[in-house]
Amino acid sequence: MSSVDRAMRDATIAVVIPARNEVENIGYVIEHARPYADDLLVVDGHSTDGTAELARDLGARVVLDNRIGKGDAVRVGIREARGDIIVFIDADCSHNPHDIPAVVEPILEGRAEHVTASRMLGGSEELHGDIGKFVRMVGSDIITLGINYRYGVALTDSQNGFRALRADVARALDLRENITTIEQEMIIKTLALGYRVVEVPAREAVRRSGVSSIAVSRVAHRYVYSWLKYLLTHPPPRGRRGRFYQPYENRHPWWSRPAPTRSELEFRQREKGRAGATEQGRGSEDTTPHVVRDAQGGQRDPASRSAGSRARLRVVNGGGDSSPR
Ligand SMILES: Nc1nc2c(ncn2[C@@H]2O[C@H](COP(=O)(O)OP(=O)(O)O)[C@@H](O)[C@H]2O)c(=O)[nH]1
Ligand SMILES: [Mg+2]
Repeated sequence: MSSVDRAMRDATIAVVIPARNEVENIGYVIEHARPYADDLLVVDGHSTDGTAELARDLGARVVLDNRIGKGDAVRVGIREARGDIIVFIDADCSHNPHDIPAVVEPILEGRAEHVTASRMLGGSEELHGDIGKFVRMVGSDIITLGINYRYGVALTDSQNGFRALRADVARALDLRENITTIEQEMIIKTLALGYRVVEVPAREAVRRSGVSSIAVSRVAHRYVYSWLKYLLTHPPPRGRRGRFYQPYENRHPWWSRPAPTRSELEFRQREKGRAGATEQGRGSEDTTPHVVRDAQGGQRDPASRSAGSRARLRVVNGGGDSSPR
């Protein structure tokens, strides 16, 4: 474990909430994100509905963006945040603030420098059901696919506004996008610098109140342009080409429960046979084996995870080194 990883265990967390006209929604996000934040920062997009005043009254720090879009608000957030880790979460209640611990955990444990919440893995109420949502989902998938093949990763969501970055890494990215295209820019530039991007599943709810300020038809060309521009101008680090690594850890796969092996099955059948014989000889004593034996004859609790599933919990290329590779 490097000294940076060790330091991350005591890292401070800044939660940054970009918000424009979210007075109906932001109170919930501030109240529920507060327990996880050492610094709670709202980047206000010159709201006219009292969002900034409410945020201030609820104890958040408020700074203004430069009126040019959410990408700019993210840049302002990165500049102003006071913490070792910066978490971005939308103000419209689409993201669950109680997912923040899961999103920062891979950074705290030194397994990633950038963690993005994935709606593809966690489910989304904003990506299915009508043509606009469908276009968003397919567009997002195509963009993610390009990123995966360029950098040898296997991400599922390159567009989510819910993410955490090590603050020093966020500041090294030299972000330029002024609108929501900044989400894909952040992922691409992180990977191009050789840092690790990990995903965690997180559910995206429909926004609590109001309507999205983003009209896909008006910005689609900017997504395509910035995607191609950064992919072409930011090659993967040396040695990374064509190598897939696991960016996502399934913490609760149902198949992580122990499954019977052939030797276990034979053991059970032998025990059953012996139990039948004993029962015939001695009556109805309970001989059901409560402990399962593994192939080597050792004992283990049937409910415990197997060594194999523990190994799967690790990031495949994890290692302890958090420096760019
Ligand atoms: N500061 C700031 N926040 C913005 C701006 N545009 C959008 N946001 C916020 O960014 C988040 C995502 O915006 P939203 O309209 O929900 O987009 P969608 O989730 O992609 O449909 C919300 O918290 C918005 O309030 C902006 O220009 N400035
Ligand atoms: Mg939204």
